[in-house]
Amino acid sequence: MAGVPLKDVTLPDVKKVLLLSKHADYIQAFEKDKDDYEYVTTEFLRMSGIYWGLTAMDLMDQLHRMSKDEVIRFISDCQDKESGGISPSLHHDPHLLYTLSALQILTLYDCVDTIDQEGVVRYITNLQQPDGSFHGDKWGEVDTRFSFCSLATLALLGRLEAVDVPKAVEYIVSCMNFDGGFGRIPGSESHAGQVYCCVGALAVAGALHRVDADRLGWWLCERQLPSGGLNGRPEKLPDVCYSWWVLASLKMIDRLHWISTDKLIEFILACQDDETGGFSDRPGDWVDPFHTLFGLAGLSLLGNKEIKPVNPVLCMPEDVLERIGLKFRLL
Ligand code: BD6
Ligand code: ZN
Repeated sequence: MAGVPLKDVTLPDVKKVLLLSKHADYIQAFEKDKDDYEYVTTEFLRMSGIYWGLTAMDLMDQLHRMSKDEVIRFISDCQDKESGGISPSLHHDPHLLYTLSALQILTLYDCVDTIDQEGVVRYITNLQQPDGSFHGDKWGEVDTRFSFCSLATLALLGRLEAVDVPKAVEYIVSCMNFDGGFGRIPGSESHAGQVYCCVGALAVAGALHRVDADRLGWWLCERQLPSGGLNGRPEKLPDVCYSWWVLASLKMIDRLHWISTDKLIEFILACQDDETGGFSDRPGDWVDPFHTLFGLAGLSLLGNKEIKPVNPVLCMPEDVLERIGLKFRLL
């Protein structure tokens, strides 16, 4: 039957190998070159950028090549004394997104005690709403991403009980759709990034049994295209970062074996730049630290032994979470 043409890409004929040392050089150079155009234009998400770079380096066992003291001081300078929240960069407003990134970095470095932890707990507690949802910051946007950021940050601090976890769970469940997926708010379309945040938040809360695993697993597997790559929702192009959002979600609900692994590995490897190092969203595009982290993390979930095992809930190396004794019950 002639259907609608699928949006997809074709892979180059030659299969690629994993270029680990090039990726480490790429991330190190990105951190060093602070006058670079891309570095300058991404100031509004700097804290997350640092998390992507450092986590990528740690997964490659190369964290020692980065400037620890500079990063720790930067995070401390980004904490807002009044609200307790953390901003993406100096002189920006605090937000839950960057508060989570900061706590992930501090945990990588075993340095959580260098900031005001009670301040962070207070910031998150004040953002929870009567219906269990969370505002992202003082401006009041609601999104299931912020539920994940709140619960994940508190889990890293060992302070989950500081918010109403059962209410947070009910709110997330209210964002579940007929296809088993989740959206930003109740009634909004399923999206793989949002699915990751909701499934991740339920994992942190110990409530993964609330997911319809077979229905959701099916929707997630439908994200795979003939090229092997995964998209974030129907009719969209494949993208390396969706390898992560989809694979991590499948892993948490114990349906990772439903995906065609070999073709996906081929797609991810095809997104490497053999000259500069780093991964792009799809073959031939510009590389960036974001897609580099999620490309590596995806390969780790797919069993690549050259990369450290990654935790599917927090996208951090498993050995780091083991060290602080943090474990999540998955399906
Ligand atoms: C997130 C991840 C973990 C936990 C909570 C989270 N909340 C939001 C996110 C996604 C966030 C992130 O990964 N933080 O570590 N994403 C971004 O910061 C990106 C940055 C970016 C901008 C432009 C180009 C490349 C990266 N971001 C703000 C995005 O919107 C990206 C854009 C993009 C990536 N590839 C194609 N476009 N999209 C994205 O992150 O989508 C996944 C997503 C969407 C909603 C919720 C969660 C994940
Ligand atoms: Zn992407």
